[in-house]
Amino acid sequence: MTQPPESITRMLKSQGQEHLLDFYASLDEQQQESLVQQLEMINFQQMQKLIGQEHHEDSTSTDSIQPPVIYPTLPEDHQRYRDIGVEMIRAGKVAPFTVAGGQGTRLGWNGPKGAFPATVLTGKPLFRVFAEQILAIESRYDVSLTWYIMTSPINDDDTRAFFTDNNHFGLDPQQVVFFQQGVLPSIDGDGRMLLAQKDHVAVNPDGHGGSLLALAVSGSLEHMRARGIEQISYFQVDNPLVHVLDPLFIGLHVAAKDSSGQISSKMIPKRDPGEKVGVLCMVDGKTRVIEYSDIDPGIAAETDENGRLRLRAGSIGIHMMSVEFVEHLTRNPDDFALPFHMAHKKVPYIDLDSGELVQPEQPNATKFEAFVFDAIPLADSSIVYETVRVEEFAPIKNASGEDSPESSHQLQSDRAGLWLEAAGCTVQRDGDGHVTSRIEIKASTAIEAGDLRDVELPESISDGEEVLL
Ligand code: UD2
Repeated sequence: MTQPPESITRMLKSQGQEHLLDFYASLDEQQQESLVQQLEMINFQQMQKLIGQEHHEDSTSTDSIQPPVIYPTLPEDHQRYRDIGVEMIRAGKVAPFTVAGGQGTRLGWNGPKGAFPATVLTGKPLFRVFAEQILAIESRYDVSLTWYIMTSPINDDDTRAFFTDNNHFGLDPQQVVFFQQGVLPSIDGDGRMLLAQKDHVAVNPDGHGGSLLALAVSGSLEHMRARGIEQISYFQVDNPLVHVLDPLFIGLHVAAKDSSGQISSKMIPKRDPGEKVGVLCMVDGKTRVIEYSDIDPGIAAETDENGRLRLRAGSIGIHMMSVEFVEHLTRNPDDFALPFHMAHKKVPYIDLDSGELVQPEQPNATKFEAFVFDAIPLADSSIVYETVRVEEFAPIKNASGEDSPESSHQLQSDRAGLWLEAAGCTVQRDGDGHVTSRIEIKASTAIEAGDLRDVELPESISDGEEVLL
């Protein structure tokens, strides 16, 4: 039997993590090697700091939280900004970027979230929804785009296979660049790392904040530079209504007078104080997001003189960021980290006495995750742009209820209804204003409302009808 390398044993001992080798002697040679390799990858110094951090403080005194300045949906000079954005797209200077490394546990979907059937009638998976939008943008602006997708070790193989099995949805495989984010060990209540298998430490993806470093270390930033890409259009994998490239938002981000062009965010007015979206706000003169789990419910519920929520700018995980900004932040990869937030989760682990795998029924472990929006206060300045919920936000996060396939389908039909009405079609709605038919519009037909002006449309759509355009 081989012994674990001395350096590893010493390190584990000094960190109080030597139990990770408890089963070492019982492993075959390959398993031993794989465990040692994994241990060598762990940044124990960083983990020591994280374990010592009591809670991710939101030490910000809540009095100092102010609403941000918000650019309205149709800002002054909107046509000029839109033209600027269109020029950027035409010149191939903007790339769509999807963060898709999450675990998707809430949805109970076994596989990459991007493979989840999302659309109302044809059940197109999320990745196809984005791919078809990219194809439509390419043909409209006569440009070839590169799509960057961040996966994680838990779904990288499956994600790539899904693209291959689907012929990359009509894109050239060269146009789709996958790279993986990092992982961090999960720890138990005593700060001890857990074993997921006897030869495998339990790890979790390091949060979408890990995307900045991953863009750098994967070589994606260089890849972008080599293609003349200057700006990144960042969005989450779970939102089928996202505009993968939005000319107006791009134009504002690069040209609005108070934008640094480094990082900008889209917001929608929060539906209610408890809605699970971070809040874009100003603290000490800097724009930032306070995550929904970190904000004091009393503060979240405060209203202004018009009775609206004072802090209503809900962050929907859509940002523009410049390649230069990400390069600047990650110039010294060893020194760069966004703050880590802690979440208590159920993490299956090997019981050290019995050697059996335990499936906990209660949260038993802490995961550490970085959030991309913590880069916002690192910018010189950062702007916030208001979009319309039904136009752009129908995430699929839960199996039922809020942010579920059902609620997303309704919003997708509602948006299609809005676009159709703008083109002169009558669409039946119920008392709450929801469309009572099921409508799906392909990206090849329209990627924004105005596109339907040139399409042959029915005069009206009635209750219960199914319409695919
Ligand atoms: C996120 C935001 C919330 C709001 C909401 C809108 C955070 C922490 N909160 O909430 O403020 O904007 O979205 O929908 O972002 N992901 C990775 N790697 C990871 C973890 C997540 O790629 O390690 C991706 C994941 O695949 C998804 C996105 O990040 O595309 C959002 O992740 P989430 O579902 O954990 O965030 P959620 O819904 O709690």
